[in-house]
Amino acid sequence: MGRVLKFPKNFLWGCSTSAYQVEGGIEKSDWSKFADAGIACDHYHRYEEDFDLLKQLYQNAYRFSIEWSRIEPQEGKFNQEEIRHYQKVVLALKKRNILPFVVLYHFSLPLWFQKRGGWLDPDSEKYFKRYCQKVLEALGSEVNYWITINEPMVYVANSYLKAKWPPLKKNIFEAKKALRNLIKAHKVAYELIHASNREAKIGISKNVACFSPYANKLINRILVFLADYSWNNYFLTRIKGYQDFVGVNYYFYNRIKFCFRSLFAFRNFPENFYCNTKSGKFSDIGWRIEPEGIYCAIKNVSYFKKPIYITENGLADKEDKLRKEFIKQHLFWVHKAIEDGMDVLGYFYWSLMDNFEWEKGFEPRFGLFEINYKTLERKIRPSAFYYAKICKNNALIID
Ligand code: IFM
Repeated sequence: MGRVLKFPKNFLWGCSTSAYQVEGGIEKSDWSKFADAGIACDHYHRYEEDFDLLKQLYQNAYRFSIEWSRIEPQEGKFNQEEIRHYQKVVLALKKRNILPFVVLYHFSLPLWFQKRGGWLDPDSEKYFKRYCQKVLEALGSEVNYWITINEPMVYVANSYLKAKWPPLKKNIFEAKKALRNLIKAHKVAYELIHASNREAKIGISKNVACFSPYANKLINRILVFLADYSWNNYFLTRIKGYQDFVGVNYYFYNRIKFCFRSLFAFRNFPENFYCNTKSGKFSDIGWRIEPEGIYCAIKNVSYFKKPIYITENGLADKEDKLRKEFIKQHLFWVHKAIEDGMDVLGYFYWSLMDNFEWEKGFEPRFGLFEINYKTLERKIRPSAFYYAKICKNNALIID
């Protein structure tokens, strides 16, 4: 037997999903007009079955998002039936002793809100607050862990700099405005939740990339500093004092080298900053696999001196050839971070099941369960059983 790496007592082991990507039947969101996910995985109707599988895989936590456009399909009109749906979802988790981590906003927005200007609307934070208030009234007594916003920088880059996601903008000034309003929205939601529950734990899920210099040149180190500040730390610094934990979504490791296009970084942020090496292992969608980068991401946010949860980490791997090793290596580095004194309290694999990967559609397969989109049948991938063993033993075995 190899070396046993024990994780701290009460460590959380889970998976993440988001409403638009898995639920199906969402019709009043900006995404349903832009790229309709249709029935998706029909998680909306099959959540009990999915949670049984989650339990079977020894997981004790689940991060999912509430679809704002279900709760408030028209401005100021709240749908009680949909509110009850999420109450049932939370109870279904609790019945199985699975701790819910609830995300209030994960990319998809009500159409009416987007039509008003979305995150550019000067009143956006007021609308968000009113929606949060409703969710809180319904779930506040059962939920202790809240994530106000998922990956704000990813959202703003895709929606306001690259014109890839609704509202399809390419405007740096609007991007800054949207960011400022998201910061305000987070703060009001943070205060609102704490006003009703001092014990609640609130944070955001931040996409944290690892940036390191290509050869130790000064110019590359300056770019690393700028990339770190703008991509990794800007948002977190602005909400300092308004977070009880930091949620880290880790996917990218970038070796940064100055090149001509760095001068145009703002046009395609953050990719233009760097020239990546082409060697190594890649996921089905060409993302380079660099497990050590999760250590660097954790170290980066440990600056904020708050508990850390890895709220997303995963890969697209249809044939399930790399996933087992991916999980093993990433958890090795998470464990190392803990050994080195960093306060990591949980790990959520992205994702519980294959799902709708935004502008890339259904092709990328991130799931621990494979979804047959014709029959909606769930099939547990072999790597999921490997992850389950780690969750069950609260330990990783390294040979
Ligand atoms: O699917 C996304 C998720 O919505 C946000 N984080 C990254 C995942 C993989 O791209």
